[in-house]
Amino acid sequence: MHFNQIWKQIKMKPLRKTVLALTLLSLAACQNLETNQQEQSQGESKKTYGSAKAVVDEEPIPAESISGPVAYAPNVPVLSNNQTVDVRIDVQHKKITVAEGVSFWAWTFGDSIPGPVLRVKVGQTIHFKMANRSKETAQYSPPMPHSIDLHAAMVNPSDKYQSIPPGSTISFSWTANYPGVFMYHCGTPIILQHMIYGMIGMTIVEPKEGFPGKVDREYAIIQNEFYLKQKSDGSYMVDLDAARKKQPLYVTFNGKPGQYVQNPLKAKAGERIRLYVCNAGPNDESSFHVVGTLFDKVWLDGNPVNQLRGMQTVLLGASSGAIVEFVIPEAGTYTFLDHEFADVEAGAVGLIIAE
Ligand SMILES: [Cu+2]
Repeated sequence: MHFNQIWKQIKMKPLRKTVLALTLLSLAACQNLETNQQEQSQGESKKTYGSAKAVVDEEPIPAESISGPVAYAPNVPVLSNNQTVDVRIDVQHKKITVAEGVSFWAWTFGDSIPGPVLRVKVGQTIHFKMANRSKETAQYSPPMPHSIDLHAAMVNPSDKYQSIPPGSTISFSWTANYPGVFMYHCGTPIILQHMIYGMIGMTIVEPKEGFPGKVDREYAIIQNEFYLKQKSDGSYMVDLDAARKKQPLYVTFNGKPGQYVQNPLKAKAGERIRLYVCNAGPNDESSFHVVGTLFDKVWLDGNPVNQLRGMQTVLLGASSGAIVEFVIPEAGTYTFLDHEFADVEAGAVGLIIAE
């Protein structure tokens, strides 16, 4: 039957017209539902804002450096599938070796600079606990109030990100609303000082149903600057003046200049690699690039809705993150670096060796 004939029939019969209208409406509703589902799968799920007031306990608790879905970069932690996740990241004052012969008394989340990578997913509620254990090494490094500012969370900063005195513990909850890679850092003044002492790290938040697409291998890369100066006895200390002038001694991936030139990351020809990259700064940007391939996908700030394709370099301001995916085209040595070459000279360079 020709369309005009159908339309004539409908025109003659109001009931049929109503049926057609209802059909069209329900089709539109289906389409809306599909769009909603797509949006939800892309991070537009129900949001949870705020949480119960943080609890600060002045009594020291048994030491425990880190626990929960956490791991030190370049390792990426295993995701928990529970609705609620317990995470513990303690603050310590600890001697950290940045390069051969270059050690200093640092302030750390967990045991290293950067602090551990935390991995959760959208909708999960994180019960977070952090003890300020800076008293334990008071003979080497004066105890200090500390705090944590989790960029992945949506909570009252004057409550959850408050500074806690040495020896005390803070506990609070937050729910992950957006997928991405997010920085965390100490927010206690002088913030620049606390960050260059080493108090930086990264949270990975997966979409509810995981990041789209399959990859063969994944690594976490956190870039940061070290501002250090040598003391008369040959040891090193933080140089706040150099930080204010933005003159780093080192720019590193995962806390040690050029460490992946000495111990390259491994891959195989033809593999699809996913890197979770965060530029912790605190001062400079990163022009993250891998020599010999292109980023098939870049998710700015690690959210798959912010997708770019076929990128050579991703520009990351201080605290910005990205997830980059690329294929290793053939066997070889692939250099990843901050394409601002002064930063390469300062240590922001590494290798992926693909057999
Ligand atoms: Cu601090």
